[in-house]
Amino acid sequence: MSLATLAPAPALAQGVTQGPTAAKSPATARFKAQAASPQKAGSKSAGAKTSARKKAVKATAATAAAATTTASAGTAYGRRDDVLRFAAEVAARHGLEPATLERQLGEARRLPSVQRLIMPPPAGTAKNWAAYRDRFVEPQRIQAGLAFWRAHERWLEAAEARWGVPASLIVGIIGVETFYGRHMGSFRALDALATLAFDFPPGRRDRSEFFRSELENLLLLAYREQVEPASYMGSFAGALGLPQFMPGSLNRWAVDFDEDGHIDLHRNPADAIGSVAHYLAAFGWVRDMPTHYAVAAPVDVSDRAVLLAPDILPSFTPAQFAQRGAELPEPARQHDGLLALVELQNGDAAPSYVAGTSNFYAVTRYNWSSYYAMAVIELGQAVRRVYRAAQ
Ligand SMILES: [Ca+2]
Repeated sequence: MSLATLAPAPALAQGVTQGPTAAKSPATARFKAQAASPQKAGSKSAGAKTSARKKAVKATAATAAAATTTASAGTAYGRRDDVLRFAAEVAARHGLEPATLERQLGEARRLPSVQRLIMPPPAGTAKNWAAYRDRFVEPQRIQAGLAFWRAHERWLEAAEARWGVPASLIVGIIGVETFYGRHMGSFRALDALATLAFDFPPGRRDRSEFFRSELENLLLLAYREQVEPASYMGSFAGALGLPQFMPGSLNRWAVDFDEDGHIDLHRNPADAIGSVAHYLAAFGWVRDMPTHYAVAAPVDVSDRAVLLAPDILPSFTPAQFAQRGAELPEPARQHDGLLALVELQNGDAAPSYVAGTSNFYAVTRYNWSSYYAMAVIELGQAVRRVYRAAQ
């Protein structure tokens, strides 16, 4: 997930889009087509339960080695005053060793590339659903999705049984986020989050508070898993693993689905699958409800404007859709719940429309973008078609 709202990037790219993250209220957030990052919702507090534990974190050889390669990769924070203050605050809040956190944070590096990547995309680019879709719903990603589905069928079925989230949707999300693990991010999450927490660049709304919380969550995660925080790789915004959870979302919503005693979203597809399903269920996913229906939008401009006003928040009954001149197929007319008229722009061509249910809305809690939601839904459907055809 990404966080969103900010500028979502394609899966990996950005992270700030929010899913679980960001500070905007869902009903008012605007979405950009370009963003795809998943989720992330994170809020702080997630790791509070660890506060009683005091064991020192083990250093690993790998992380120690990584910490020594700095020259070309950014300046280490060392013992900067604000970083030391942050270490003391986090240590006090959770009962951790201040010296350990000081050392770990001191190894973090300020990365100018992260400061550049967090900036919003250039304005003026027209949203284009067809082009966006083509980036994700394409043969190579579908084939990779088929392989992922076959390899992890058991966990996909178990997640669907437990949380009601279809295997196809989980497969669609992990495919859009990271191409099934091919693109999980090439930044040390510690560096990315420290850069955005302590040196958030000027020129856009300051989100350093959010990233301080995420950095705190990364430290708690590493403590709980008994690894070095510098060992976590992620996107430039600190999103982690196959499903690109921000650390706060991970601490709050991720699950140890294979019950091996660890939550590992990088190397353990079972944990990633269960965590995606659990996240969607926590954000209102309803078993057996479709995500959306086909719809012919009202021809009348003012009627259409009324239905579009709440954006992706389901606000109208099927009868209200009909009263405004929107044409729904029979199953949608029988839908027991509210619908949203979702408009997907296609550059200079006519927009596409769907009638989104509360399950469509739940998908946008992973990444606040209707374009993102449609892409994961359609990628999942495409993979499901080839999966079933091959059986
Ligand atoms: Ca596990």
